[in-house]
Amino acid sequence: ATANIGVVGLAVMGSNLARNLASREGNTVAIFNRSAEKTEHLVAEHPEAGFVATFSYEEFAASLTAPRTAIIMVKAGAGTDAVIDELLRVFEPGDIIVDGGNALFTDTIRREKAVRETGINFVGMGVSGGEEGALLGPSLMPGGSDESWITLGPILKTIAAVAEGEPCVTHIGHDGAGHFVKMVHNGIEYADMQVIAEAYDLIRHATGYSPAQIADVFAEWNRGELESYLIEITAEVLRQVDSDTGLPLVDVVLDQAGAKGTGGWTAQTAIDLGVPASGIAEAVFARSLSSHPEQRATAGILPGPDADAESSFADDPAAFIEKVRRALYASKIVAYSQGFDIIRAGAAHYGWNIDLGNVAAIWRGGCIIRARFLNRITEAYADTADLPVLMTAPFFVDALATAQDAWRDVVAHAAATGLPAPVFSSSLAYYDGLRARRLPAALIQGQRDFFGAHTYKRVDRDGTFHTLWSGDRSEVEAVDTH
Ligand code: NBP
Repeated sequence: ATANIGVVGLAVMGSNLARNLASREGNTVAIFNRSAEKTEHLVAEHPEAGFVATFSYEEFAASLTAPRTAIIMVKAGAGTDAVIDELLRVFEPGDIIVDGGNALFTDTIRREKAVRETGINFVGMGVSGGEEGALLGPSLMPGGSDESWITLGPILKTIAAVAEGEPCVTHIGHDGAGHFVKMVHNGIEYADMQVIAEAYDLIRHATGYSPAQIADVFAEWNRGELESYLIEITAEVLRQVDSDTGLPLVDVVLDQAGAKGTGGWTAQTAIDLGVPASGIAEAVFARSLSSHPEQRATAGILPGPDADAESSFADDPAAFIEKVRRALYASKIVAYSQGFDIIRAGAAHYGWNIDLGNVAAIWRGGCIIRARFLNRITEAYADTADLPVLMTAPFFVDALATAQDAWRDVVAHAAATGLPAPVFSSSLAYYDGLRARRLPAALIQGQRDFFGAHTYKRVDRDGTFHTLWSGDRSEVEAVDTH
């Protein structure tokens, strides 16, 4: 046995993670893939890595020093279960199996429980940053036991991205906590991408700017409070010209957004936990709306303003662009705030001790949503660890105060000109929902009591009440069955 860490699954993510591990001082990396060609290819392409190539699970286990530590990077789902079963056959108590795939956190909870019974440790680990992150430094979100973190932590710290001198990895919490947090990361990513897309669409229609001109706008924004990887790559995408047609690439790409499911999981989980994550959910729905061409074929049928008709701010583009920048910032704050609320609620529900400030800190580098303003989130939780709504921290309250007039103008403009801006507008509705002194939820309670005798509470005295709607409409005190 010569290797201190192993990787199973050598598609793009596994290969890059294995190369990253091998490039760090002190690591010898054993590799295994179901089909031998990928293993042979990786060894041939990267002799500098000094990989220990193995071609059976037995050989893989024998090449690892104790406690054996293996990172699985295979297609999430049945593949993960198949590899775990094989590793359980050849590993021993005290060894560590890490699943770095995009597993659903409830699968991770199930797997951790089953594997733990064998005495082997199981760690579900979120890996963010795509191919490049895996190779050069991802943001890593390991869950699992404290015991496995002792072995795993030092290795992971060497391969993670570094932000302001700190490695972008922390022990998130037990069992499925790491995959849960990675899921929410992706949900926030959906919302962040969608608000950027809405900003682009609004600017293009309102000012008549070309994609290349809007690329300059995003590049400029990336020097301010919006500085982030997603803003940076947006400028690159908008600047790209299609070599076939000479048109902006963004104009020849089919406008149907794909999704691999993690955004949907986040929205579903938010609903299950009762967390109003409307921005994330709207971003998921915006992608699904886009990818239903048969429904979108109603374009000529449904009446409304022609969004392509005129560029209403062509005379003064700068003023409108600044409003959109503010609206984007405000909507982004809402998306992150909702995302952290999901993590807070998930931690409470599943009994994880998650340090929310640390989560923001490890997202500053390596991952897709890395952004300057994550530092502000860390600071907010450092001030008040149990902040009930992230955006009520003073920094965000000030930012929203500065942004909100522009935000309202932009949402009104979108509605008036017939441009869909689902996350801009739903985020504003969420914001105003939190601000409202009274909500029409009181009326909903009345309706529920009317048709289903679901009862209601009163503002002026304790107890549970029901109105005899089909009788004399007097009120009776209801027996609280809860
Ligand atoms: P894929 O998701 O395309 O999976 C391909 C790998 O899974 C191959 O090594 C394949 O082996 C292996 N595999 C399958 Br499929 N079924 C298997 C089974 N029953 N037993 C053993 N191996 C099996 O690879 P990827 O794009 O590199 O992603 C790996 C993981 O990382 C996924 O869970 C993904 O969600 C996650 N992830 C991806 C990204 C990204 O940006 N792509 C980012 C973060 C996380 P074979 O070669 O023998 O077919």
